[in-house]
Amino acid sequence: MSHTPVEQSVMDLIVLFHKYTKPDDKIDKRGLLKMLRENFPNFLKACEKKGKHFLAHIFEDEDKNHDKKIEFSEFLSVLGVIATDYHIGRYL
Ligand SMILES: [Ca+2]
Repeated sequence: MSHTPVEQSVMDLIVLFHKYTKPDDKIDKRGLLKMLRENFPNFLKACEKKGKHFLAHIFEDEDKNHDKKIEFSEFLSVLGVIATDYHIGRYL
């Protein structure tokens, strides 16, 4: 059975995550900012429009276990934040 478009989108996110991970399967701060700038320029614009320095705080805010790295569940949380800001900017 082939994947639905949404399933494919999630699989694409998994591939994207692993493009930026280190050998420990986590992303450091530099990698996270690079990944966001390279892959989410329009979403970032929507986040920055709200006047907060989004990129300055996103890593520290979403590194929930404070190990200075972003693991997959934290990555999903980062996406949740930028998707929420984008959604608000677009629909509300
Ligand atoms: Ca972490």
